[in-house]
Amino acid sequence: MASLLTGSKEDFPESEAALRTMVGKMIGQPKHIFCRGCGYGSIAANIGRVFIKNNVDEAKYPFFVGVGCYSAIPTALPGHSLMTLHGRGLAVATGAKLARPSIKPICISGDGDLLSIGTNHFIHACRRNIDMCVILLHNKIYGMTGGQQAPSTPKGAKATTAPYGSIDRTIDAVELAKTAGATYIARWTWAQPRKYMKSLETILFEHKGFGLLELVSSCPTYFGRKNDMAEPIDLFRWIRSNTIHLDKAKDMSAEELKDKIIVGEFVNTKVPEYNERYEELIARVRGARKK
Ligand SMILES: Cc1ncc(C[n+]2csc(CCOP(=O)(O)OP(=O)(O)O)c2C)c(N)n1
Ligand code: SF4
Repeated sequence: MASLLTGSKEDFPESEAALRTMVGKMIGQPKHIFCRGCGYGSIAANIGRVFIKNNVDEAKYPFFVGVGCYSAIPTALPGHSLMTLHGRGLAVATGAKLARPSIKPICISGDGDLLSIGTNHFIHACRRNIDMCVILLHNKIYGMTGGQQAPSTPKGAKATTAPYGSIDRTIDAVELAKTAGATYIARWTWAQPRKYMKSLETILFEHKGFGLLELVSSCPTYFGRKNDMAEPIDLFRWIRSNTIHLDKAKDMSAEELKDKIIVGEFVNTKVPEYNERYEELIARVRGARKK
């Protein structure tokens, strides 16, 4: 960001398009390629705001993504990013963190990406408690490939591959991460920017270990259109009206909570971090060899 803000002459873009992108990055309102009403543009802007507010050293917080519409989020942001394979963002981020412990990878993932093809990487990253931030974008469908059913598609909801409504049970990422041992877990919706920006700050600047921030987002183009909420505002209102805070949900029955989005900070604990344990192991083995 420093070079963008102080901008030497060499950094100054020649084309108008490049100049607009640069200005967009500087003021935290990125140019992006997402559909009208998609939650991802707003989420990208708010990640940018967290970076700017905290004067983040971008080299310390590189982005890793798998494949999905969400993979374009880092292209709208300043900083370093690496696009990996579908579901493999966490595996590559784990390798990067082990090779360079001073970084804190930010792994952005979709619900198709992390809860389907990448589930195994997700479980193992949680149990290792490796110091990274995972932003799971939960829009209840595979956006990029044409609206196929995802493991988060609610029972009864329609998708390209479930034209008469899904008959599958969903995967709850928060419960899965809890069971697998993640040490920070929060879920919010994209309608709650202050809450999720606060959780993002907690994971990035306070928490040492595996932090999951699940964000329920809108895909009006596929999930909305197939489920009678084609207008972005309808889907946005549906998300808002079905959101319940954890504190309130505690006193509600399973029947009352059916199809509700339970939000809040679910876990925030301290457990020794993976790189630290790895460093200890190296020191122990080296010490033993010297004897
Ligand atoms: C190995 C492999 N299998 C399948 C695909 C096709 N593919 C690309 S993106 C995607 C789904 C992405 O959905 P999600 O992670 O929910 O992200 P969204 O597009 O909704 O942001 C699939 C199945 C692929 N790129 N690579
Ligand atoms: S297809 Fe859906 S997830 Fe992809 S950019 Fe469009 S609205 Fe967003």
